[in-house]
Amino acid sequence: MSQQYLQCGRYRLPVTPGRRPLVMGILNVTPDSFSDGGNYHALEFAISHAEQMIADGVDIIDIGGESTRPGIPPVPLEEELKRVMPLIYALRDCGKPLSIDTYKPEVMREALIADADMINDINGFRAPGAIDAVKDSTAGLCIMHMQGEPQTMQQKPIYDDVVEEVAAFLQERVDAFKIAGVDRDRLCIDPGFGFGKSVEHNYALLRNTQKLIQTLDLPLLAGMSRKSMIGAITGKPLDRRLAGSIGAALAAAAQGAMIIRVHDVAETVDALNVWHAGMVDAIGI
Ligand code: 7PJ
Repeated sequence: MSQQYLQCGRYRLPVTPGRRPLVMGILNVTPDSFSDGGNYHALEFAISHAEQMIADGVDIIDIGGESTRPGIPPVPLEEELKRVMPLIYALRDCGKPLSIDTYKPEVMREALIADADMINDINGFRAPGAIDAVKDSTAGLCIMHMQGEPQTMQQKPIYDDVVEEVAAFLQERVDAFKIAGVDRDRLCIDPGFGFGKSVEHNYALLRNTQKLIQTLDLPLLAGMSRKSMIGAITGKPLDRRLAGSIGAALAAAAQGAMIIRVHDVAETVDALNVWHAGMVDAIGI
């Protein structure tokens, strides 16, 4: 991987091989869980969560206004904007790059007007107008692979060779950005753990992290925190998957993943710091 920096809006993030991976903290704004059904408490809660992540050493804050868990219905555009935009404005000057987890071109445009630094698209910028929405900015762009649609993707994921097919998909999207004239130093790739993949598919991809990085020659983001692939090995429910998630993060880091997307920032930062201190000479980095 030749790239030294990920151009990310107001920031240039170091993604040099051998460095400790960056930690992306997940910040969800979903008012459904608040008794007043309104956005005020959700906003307050999200801001204090962000402050805690910053204290815990987060490198990128990933703001999401729509749950893309399997089977959950999509959020209308206006509702997503109402959830996400106030948070972008509230956190704009927090000192950390803000990533927006969305596949809607309209949300991308609004977020970029508000100075968002990165667009993280689980749909790989395949929606009509998605590439146009981001191409003239300087934002970082995370291109993720997904098979099918969030509502139905886990029903029957099928691949002949999951690693080949994910790599080919990502290469096609990288080429689409090249054709659009987008600088390569803005791009990172993501195999999309859990997005239209069985447990076996997910582990085949995790075991081939290094191969994906070499094939695409771009920084790789890995998001496995608390996902069902962790539950499948540990047998633990969602709220007890921290240790398993850290195991997955280290497996990806050891193969050169440069951004790890997690719920538990403090614990992941500690784990990666200790892992890195112990490995830096051992694996010749
Ligand atoms: C991912 C994501 C991921 C990227 C979600 C969850 C589901 N974005 N957004 N990669 N997952 N880039 O966090 O469980 O794996 S939402």
